[in-house]
Amino acid sequence: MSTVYRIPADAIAEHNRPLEQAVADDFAHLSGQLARRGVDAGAIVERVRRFAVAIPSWGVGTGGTRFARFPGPGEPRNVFEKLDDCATVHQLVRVTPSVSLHIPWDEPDDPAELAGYARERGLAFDAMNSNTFQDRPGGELSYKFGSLTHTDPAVRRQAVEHNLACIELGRALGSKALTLWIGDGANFPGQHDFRAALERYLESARAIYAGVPNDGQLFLEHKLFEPAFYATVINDWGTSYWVARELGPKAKCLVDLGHHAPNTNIEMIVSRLIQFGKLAGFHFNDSKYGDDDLDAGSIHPFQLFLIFCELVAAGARDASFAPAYMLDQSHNVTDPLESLMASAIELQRAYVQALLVDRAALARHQQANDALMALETLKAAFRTDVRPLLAVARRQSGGAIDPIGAYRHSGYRARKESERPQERATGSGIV
Ligand SMILES: [Mn+2]
Repeated sequence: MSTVYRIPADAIAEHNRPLEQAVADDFAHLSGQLARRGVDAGAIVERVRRFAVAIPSWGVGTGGTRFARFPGPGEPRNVFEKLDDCATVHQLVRVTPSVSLHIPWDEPDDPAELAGYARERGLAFDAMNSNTFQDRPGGELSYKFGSLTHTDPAVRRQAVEHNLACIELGRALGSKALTLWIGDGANFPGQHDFRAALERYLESARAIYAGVPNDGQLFLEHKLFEPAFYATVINDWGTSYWVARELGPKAKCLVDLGHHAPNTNIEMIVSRLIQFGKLAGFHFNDSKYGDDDLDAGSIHPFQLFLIFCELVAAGARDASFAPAYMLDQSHNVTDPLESLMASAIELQRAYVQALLVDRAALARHQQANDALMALETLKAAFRTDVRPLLAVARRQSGGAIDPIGAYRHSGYRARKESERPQERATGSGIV
């Protein structure tokens, strides 16, 4: 790498300049509207500026489907280039200060070098993701028939050791959590003894849990189906919750929005996990049919808002409530950096809309069994166009008023295309 292009800070300021007046006017108008509702727009902006969501390292590359992958120009070829792209997203939106790595896809030769590279770009490391759903080249035992639940104890041991190594690597990088998602399951009725498979999972998870430091966390991610198409071992939040309880206080349940059957009431699952003290955090994406990994807020923005209503309510009850937020999307037809920016902003939008809910009025309507006015109270918040609040928050944090516009204007992608001649397919996928 000789010269690595970064968008100059003054290019963002220059792109902002012609937009400043319109944002100021829109913000003043919205502030007046909110003041009539007893809401201080400035205080909301402060809260937006503290909101953060992690980018998964694999999100900056094109994901592809089970059928094909159509790589885009200038895709990152290694973990350092992935960090460059993550830093660019954060530079523009100022919401994504951390990166979630996937091991072995992102395995560094020298963790200290990687940690330093991230630090220079103002990035921290969020939860580590271990991969035992595919085989490494080079003759290890195969995960074709499972990892942590495999019938062969030697395969289970190998998978446990990989997770323990991920925890160690995470410690070296400053990450405090390991996310456990496995592809284990059955493709045919009769293939698995359901009970025995879950027992093997628990035994393996206990061995991993024993390696979690006292200030660390283990996130358990459930998934309804895929890659196993008949049954998965940690198939739903109830099973995930049971395992987390069996393991202990450092284990919590992670909710990936795409990992449920269509029409599942996910906001209610979120509420339950909060109530039981076991919500770890989220993998945000959106879904129409299955684990589609579409961009957050692209299909069900009202559901996203309702989820954030639960999160805001929990935060109001307990100031220490701080679930981990990460985007987990597969970008197939868009520039991944643009999708990540748009999705990060969608999360901010849902968060702000949830902050605007008149909770005292909602509680009154609930108490009085006034279903119509309870919903109207939610809709009043959901239908507020909060874009001026988000733009002001971004601008105050040094980001772009129009991040995608500024990104396109910078020519970043074309610069990366010439900097990064593609030699081979990059590791990325759908988890
Ligand atoms: Mn996920």
